Amino acid sequence: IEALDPFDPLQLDAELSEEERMVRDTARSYAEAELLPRVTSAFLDERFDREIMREMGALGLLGATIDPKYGGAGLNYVSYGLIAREVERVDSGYRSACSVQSSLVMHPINAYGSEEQKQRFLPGLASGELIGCFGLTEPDAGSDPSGMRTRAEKIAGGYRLKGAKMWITNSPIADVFVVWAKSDAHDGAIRGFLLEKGMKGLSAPKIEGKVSLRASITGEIVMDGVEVGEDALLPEVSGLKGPFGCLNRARYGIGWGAMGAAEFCYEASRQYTLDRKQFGRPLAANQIVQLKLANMLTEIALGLQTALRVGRLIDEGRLIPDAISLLKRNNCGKALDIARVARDMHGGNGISADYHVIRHAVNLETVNTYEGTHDVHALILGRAITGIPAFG
Ligand code: TGC
Ligand code: FAD
Repeated sequence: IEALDPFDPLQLDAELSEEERMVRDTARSYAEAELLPRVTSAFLDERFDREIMREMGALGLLGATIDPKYGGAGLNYVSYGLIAREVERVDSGYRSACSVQSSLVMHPINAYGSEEQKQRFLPGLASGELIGCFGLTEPDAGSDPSGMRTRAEKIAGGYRLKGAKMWITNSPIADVFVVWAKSDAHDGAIRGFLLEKGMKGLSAPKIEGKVSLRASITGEIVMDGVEVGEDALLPEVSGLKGPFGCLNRARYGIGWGAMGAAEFCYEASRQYTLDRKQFGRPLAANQIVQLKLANMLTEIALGLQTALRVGRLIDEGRLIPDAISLLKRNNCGKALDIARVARDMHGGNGISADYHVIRHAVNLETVNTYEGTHDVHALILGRAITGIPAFG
């Protein structure tokens, strides 16, 4: 009988096309060669290297699904997911940068923007020359974005924005800000606006002291009467379905990415327990250790199959958005469990940054919270199952 491949037990590799495998291999080689060597110091020093965006852009990893005429790579959503998996195998913060740029900034411009907005912003965002951020969450509106306070007042020839966004990935270094606000001129409907660095009244202070996702930069967006022209409005969408349409794609990518982090933790634990001896034999010879490895392998294999299935449904135009909650919630929750167990299996070394597993564990705390918390996704599924919204 053929031996089971402990790194691909359900033969996921065989389900990918040649092009998808090529994208995966490109992302993996980049992540191993360029991201892994700098991540420990970036995490410990709480630093995001801006250059990473240009490197990813040069390889086509930003806005991978966007039409090449706007600088994208024209790839499918499975390829986008495979990129997220490889980048997050190194660090959730680096995948965050990639998700925000691709799904939360380039996607809304591509899907809801005017032709002029697409031509103006997408090529620079695809190459990483421009960095984007996405402002939905506010200090008093996180899980419930419908409670946002940010307002766009109508003024002659445009809008004046007032409000504050909180916990915004990349805002302190962003050139382009996709901001969601209630617009007086549209009966208070939530509308998307494109703001640019340097506008009067716009600032983005850094949030210091994060214990999770330290290799990613996070900040606020403060809009103190920022005046923009009519051309700053994203014309083609109105209401919460605008930001949710972006979140669908980012949450899908996170479903793959979290499994990448989990795979790293599983593979590191396997090797560590095979190499390290206690009581005269490898740790891996103990039943308890094997049980932990078997649980990890099982959840990763199932999680990756789910991610692939959701990706194929998106690519076929058949996905029901609520199914993304199943993927995001399960894969983030399982990855966090796996990273915590991996930390334990490494003993004292498990708390050292050199072994990476504790970094993954603390990062995955954020991943389990942003883009809809673990429990909010349970409630989205609960509403789909029962027809009863239990949020408020
Ligand atoms: P609800 O009544 O359900 O919907 C309002 C309108 O939106 C439509 N809609 C969707 N459209 C597309 N895709 C989806 N998944 C959609 N879900 C809902 C819906 O049809 C409706 O449209 P219309 O035309 O009828 O107006 O709205 P609700 O207020 O009841 O929603 C409740 C809930 C809990 C589901 C929602 O608020 C939610 O998902 N909350 C979580 C918030 C969240 O995920 N925030 C993320 C912020 S961004 C972020 O974290 C980035 S981190 C990035 C990184 O660093 O990687
Ligand atoms: P809350 O909504 O206050 O939730 C607190 C707790 O209450 C959670 O456990 C939650 O599950 C629970 N809860 C809430 N409502 C209910 C309910 N009805 N029933 C039961 N339990 C409930 N946002 C952006 O817009 N753009 C970004 O780029 C971005 N990047 C981020 C980066 C980082 C590092 C972090 C930490 C967050 C980021 N976020 C971003 C914000 C993120 O999306 C929010 O933190 C998240 O949606 C949760 O909102 P909250 O923090 O206000 O928590």
